Amino acid sequence: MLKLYDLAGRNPELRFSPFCWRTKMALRHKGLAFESVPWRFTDKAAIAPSGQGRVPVLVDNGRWLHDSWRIALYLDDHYPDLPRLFRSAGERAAARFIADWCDLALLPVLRPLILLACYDAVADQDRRYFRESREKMLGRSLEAVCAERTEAEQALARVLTPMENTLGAVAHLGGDSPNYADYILFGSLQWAHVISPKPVLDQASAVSRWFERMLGLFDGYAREAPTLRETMLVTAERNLQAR
Ligand SMILES: N[C@@H](CCC(=O)N[C@@H](CS)C(=O)NCC(=O)O)C(=O)O
Repeated sequence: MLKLYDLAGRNPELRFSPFCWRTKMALRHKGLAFESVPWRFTDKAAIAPSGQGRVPVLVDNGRWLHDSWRIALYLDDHYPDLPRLFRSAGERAAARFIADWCDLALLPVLRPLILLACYDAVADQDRRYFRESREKMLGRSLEAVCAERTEAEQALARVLTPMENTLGAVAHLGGDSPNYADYILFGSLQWAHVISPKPVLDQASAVSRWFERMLGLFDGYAREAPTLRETMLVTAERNLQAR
């Protein structure tokens, strides 16, 4: 069976990597069974055979693969008879654009809304690494990055405008049914859905309606994923009961 190293929080069931979500949806789309292995930021040794230190990492029959985009290409190349993630070279080119748009435009405007919550969610052994590596990358403290919430919400709405217009007109980025472009966008937003204390999407928007449809795919696979909100509620209830 395929094995996927998937970023997990303190709660091993909390899976919040936007890139791992892209790969998990791709595997479900292809109908490939996989074992999902919880992985923490500092657990570099576990994925060392992939030759780098980031997840998703997929192990297929002894072959170590990394990078969500390369994994998607591999899955279509090596399992061509299973439902395609890209049905044409044109779909692949459009999905490549969506990947860059998500990484360069969308993830940066989601970050100020959820980075501190991510810090709360990461495993104890990852906390110091998470703070130091993110603060080095962003050149500011986590608190400074997340200081301007209203501005961040406005920036998100601005960045999402082309997607709002598109998903107001078509059911999926893949047309009538999802393709890998949908999973790229979904993974990016699922990061915020799993982590954010409150919804980041305007519930009346076309993007939100599309997101709900994506949560329902594959028998509600992504909807069943635990969120930080639920985890915190369960902990709060347990604390109340223990009083
Ligand atoms: N371009 C890569 C990005 C993967 C990536 O950045 N993954 C993050 C988790 S969301 C990671 O493993 N980070 C490890 C670290 O920061 O040390 C992909 O598409 O897979």
